[in-house]
Amino acid sequence: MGEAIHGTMRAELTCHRFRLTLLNPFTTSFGTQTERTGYIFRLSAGGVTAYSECVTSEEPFYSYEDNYTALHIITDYLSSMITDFPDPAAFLERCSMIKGHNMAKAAIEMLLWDFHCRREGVSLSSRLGRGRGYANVGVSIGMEDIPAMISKVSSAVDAGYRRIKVKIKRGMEQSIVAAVRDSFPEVPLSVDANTDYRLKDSETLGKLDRYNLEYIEQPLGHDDLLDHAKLAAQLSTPICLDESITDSSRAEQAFDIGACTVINIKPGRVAGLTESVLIARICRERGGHCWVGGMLETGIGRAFNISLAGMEDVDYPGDTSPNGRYFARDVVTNPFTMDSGRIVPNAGPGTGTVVDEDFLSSVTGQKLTIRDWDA
Ligand code: OSB
Ligand code: MG
Repeated sequence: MGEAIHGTMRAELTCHRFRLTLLNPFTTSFGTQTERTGYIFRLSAGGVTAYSECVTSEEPFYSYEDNYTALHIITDYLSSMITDFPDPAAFLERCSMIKGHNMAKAAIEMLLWDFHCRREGVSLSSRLGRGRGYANVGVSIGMEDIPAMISKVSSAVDAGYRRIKVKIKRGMEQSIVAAVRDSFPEVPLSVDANTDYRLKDSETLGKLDRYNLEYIEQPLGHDDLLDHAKLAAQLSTPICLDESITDSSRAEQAFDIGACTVINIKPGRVAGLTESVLIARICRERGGHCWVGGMLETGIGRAFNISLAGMEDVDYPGDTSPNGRYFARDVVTNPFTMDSGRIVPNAGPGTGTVVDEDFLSSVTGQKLTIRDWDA
């Protein structure tokens, strides 16, 4: 496997359907997650082995994609488009007739970044370029009762996180934000509504203006820009968009109409790193700000996020906590550590993750060979 035989080599695309219990249940306005289930992809050819992670989950609650649609799109469409190992941009061009399904595309796009970087012996961070050498790190805290949230915020402040984000939902925003601000008058603080409000709630959201928040993340509908622009005109708190920004052209449109001044970039949401880098540049050129979000990734997906978050254009602290916040044991043997609210990206090659194959197998319910071929 992976050796050249008579001028050809075997190539293989496999996936592990894994299940990992989260150390802490994570509650957003759309529900509580107690475990992370999803797919790790592995591409091996010519002695090079690359990995990526799909950020979908069991249910289509954050976006319309879920684990089942992603596997379908990857197996039935995307896997046949990578048999000659296109570079990530060429791959995106090739799959551009497939509407949406960005999380499925991202899993393969990032697999190709890792594959090419590992093959050439360069780190993903140096391939991306324009790095600052480290990522600034904030934390995303799920909803619980108020004392539990205050205690989580307190631990996070002590751990050195550079920004605290708390989840809110309709009817809970005042009590959560007032309690956190009361206890931590100076901490850089933001809130994430995960689409729970509508424009008619602008008065309620306006009451958050007094708390000196860095931004309100995704208050309105997942595919909305127009109402966010109307809301932005009524609030002094800046608006950050997450779900609504699905690619770089949506980012341009959002700035054009004043729907946001901040973007949470998740490579998984925008079909991978190519669009992520473009969005970061757009934010900078438009005088806005951006940061890198997370989807409770294992160490494999996390490493891509950290490399992106280390780029100079990414000027705000992201939701890229070290691995130990999520899982008792991760599927990589070299988890990230945070020092003074900073994480240094791996030195590579590729994302630099060292996958614990035995542990990955032990948390895998199903392993599939999606495709194998002579390359
Ligand atoms: O909206 O940013 C979000 C997790 C799952 C789905 C959506 C979101 C989140 C997070 C967690 O906020 C960020 C992380 O720590 O990975
Ligand atoms: Mg969000």
